[in-house]
Amino acid sequence: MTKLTNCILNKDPSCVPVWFMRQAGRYLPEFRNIRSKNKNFIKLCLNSNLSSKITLQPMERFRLDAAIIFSDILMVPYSLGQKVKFEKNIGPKLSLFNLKNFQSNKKKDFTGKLRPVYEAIKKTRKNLNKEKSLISFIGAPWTLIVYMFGLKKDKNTIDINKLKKSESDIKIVLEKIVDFLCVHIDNQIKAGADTVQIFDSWAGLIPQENLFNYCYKPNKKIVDFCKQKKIPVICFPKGIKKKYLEFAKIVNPDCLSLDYEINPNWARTNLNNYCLQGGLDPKILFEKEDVIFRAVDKYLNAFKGHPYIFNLGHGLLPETNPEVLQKLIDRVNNFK
Ligand code: 1CP
Repeated sequence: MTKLTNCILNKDPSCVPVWFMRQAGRYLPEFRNIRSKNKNFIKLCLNSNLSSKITLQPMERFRLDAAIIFSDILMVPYSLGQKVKFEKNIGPKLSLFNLKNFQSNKKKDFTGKLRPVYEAIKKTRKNLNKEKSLISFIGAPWTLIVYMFGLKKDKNTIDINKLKKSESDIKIVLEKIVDFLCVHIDNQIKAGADTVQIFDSWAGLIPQENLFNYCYKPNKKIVDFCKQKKIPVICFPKGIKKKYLEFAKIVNPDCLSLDYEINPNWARTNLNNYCLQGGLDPKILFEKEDVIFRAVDKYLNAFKGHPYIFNLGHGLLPETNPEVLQKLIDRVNNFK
């Protein structure tokens, strides 16, 4: 067992493992160097030597307890036949969704397209210290649907009319994509990953009346699959505020990752039955050292004696200074 899986499965509060969402990425000069020579992001994710190398970059720099495989949640829609482009300063753009094409997908072809991701996991596991976890991940069905159907109007709103118009297609996709996501999880575990994180990054944009069907239900199906396979699973239903409690009760994941809007003391009181992760606002890392340390200590104190994994409340921002991250990691590792 690794420090991370011990914390999640044995609910051992005696140590605080640490890793970061988006730890392999744009804030690291060594990543930007590789990225500048590889303009096509999907191709980069499908280059198993490079994606394994990128996965290990933060592990070489920092004392982290887990690596997260360098890939993207959109590799799944890509492998289900949609074209995916990453445009600078705009974000990911997908070709128009087509239900017939979607329904014609076969699991064998899907696995074939994602083979390089599994190769990258194998290579990474070989080069990673046995005590460190290797985290695999997927996007939750709703969060993938936001991209697959182009549902976002701007950064923080969805186009409700488009959502209503696509409702019958969305229902079909919600059901069927779960099967493909479970195949992807299974393949990643067989390749050597030991933990799964489910990113429902846009759960906060779901209309209240759809929360059960669009968020809780699909997350629960995937969590149940992981439990049946005895794979520790972390859920991140970002932006649902106090509904975290309802989510926890219904979905019951092994670990819940908090976003930066959740008050840590509220979480300690109300989510006391669950192993918890993260929470710190990634923007705090732009502040002065004493402000950062105070914020870090707030989380460490709130979860003292509770199974807790240190992480952020969303991904590391590209402008983060790696030296500041180093100081934060030292603070967590030296906390008594
Ligand atoms: O260099 C570049 O321009 C590409 C930037 C980049 C990177 C480094 C993208 C495009 N994806 C990634 C890698 C990535 N994506 C990882 C790697 C492992 C790690 O965490 O270090 C992971 C786990 C993801 C997951 C992901 N992709 C999510 C869920 C987590 C989250 O941040 O909410 C989402 C929503 C995406 C979509 C996506 N991929 C890339 C962009 C720019 C976006 C849009 C959302 C965003 O800007 O955060």
